[in-house]
Amino acid sequence: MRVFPAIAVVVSLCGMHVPMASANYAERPEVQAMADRLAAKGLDRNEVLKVMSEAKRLDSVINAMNRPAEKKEWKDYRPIFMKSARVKAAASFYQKHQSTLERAEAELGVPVEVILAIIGVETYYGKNKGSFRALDALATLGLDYPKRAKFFLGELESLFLLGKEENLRATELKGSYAGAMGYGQFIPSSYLAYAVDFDNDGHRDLINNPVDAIGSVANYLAKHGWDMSYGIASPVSNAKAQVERMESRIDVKDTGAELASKGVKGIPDAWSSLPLDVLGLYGAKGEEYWAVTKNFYVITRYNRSPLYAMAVTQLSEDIAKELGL
Ligand SMILES: [Ca+2]
Repeated sequence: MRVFPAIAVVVSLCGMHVPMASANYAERPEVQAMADRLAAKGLDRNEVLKVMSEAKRLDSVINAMNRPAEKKEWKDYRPIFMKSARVKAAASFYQKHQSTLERAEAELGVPVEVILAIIGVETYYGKNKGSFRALDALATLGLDYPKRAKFFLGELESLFLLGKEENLRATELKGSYAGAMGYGQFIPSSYLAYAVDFDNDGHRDLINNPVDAIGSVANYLAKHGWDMSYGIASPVSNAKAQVERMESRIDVKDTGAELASKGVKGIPDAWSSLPLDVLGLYGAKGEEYWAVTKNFYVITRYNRSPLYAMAVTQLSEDIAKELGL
């Protein structure tokens, strides 16, 4: 018999243009269980539930998840990022933060131009850090996007832990539709695990502090195995047979010498004993093939798309040229 009053409430809420599902996030069993786990880690359970009762379901977040840019082919993806304006913006960010970038390269072993390329692709040097409340984005995906619910519920939990650890208010943090925050667009679990206090002021602030953001992007790549002693990608030919599927994820497994013995032409001599993979892309002039090193794979730890990793690679090369690095 409770069905009828509930419907009446829903109808009246609709009449006031209040989102229906939002009010209930705190009551969801997954959220109750999350609040228990967070309470065991020292957070105030009631405060967690109060914050969750303020979380809103955003259809725009679900719509954005269903049409990511990475579904494009390389010939259409590349022009989004490879523009001279972005290289100029990199140069101006470099002028402001040269000593920090050089310190990151020296201390963490990741090239200045690669750090610049990542921050450029992610947020145009802080210009587009995202305008979604991270709380709403992660609650929507964690609780109303079954395909990735487990992952994003984990990120929602990390958002609360981050709030406690860095003394931030979860309700105020802004980010992308996927809950990625700051200059380098770190999701909460990456923020917790890889952010560094690069200016030594006692806080890891990736949202308003470009120095911490630069150090943290470099640290993320360093911790995933960046190696300064070799490059990222080099064009090859006669490589089609080594590509399982065009524009698919890579997995460095054959050495340069092994690939050469299978007929691949153009692998740099210095890479003959390095583990490599061959990436095939649909470029503006047709199919193109690239030998890629573990550094390329490391960029895909930041974003799984090989198109993303190639955009970062090529932007880093243009930036290095522009800056004379
Ligand atoms: Ca700091």
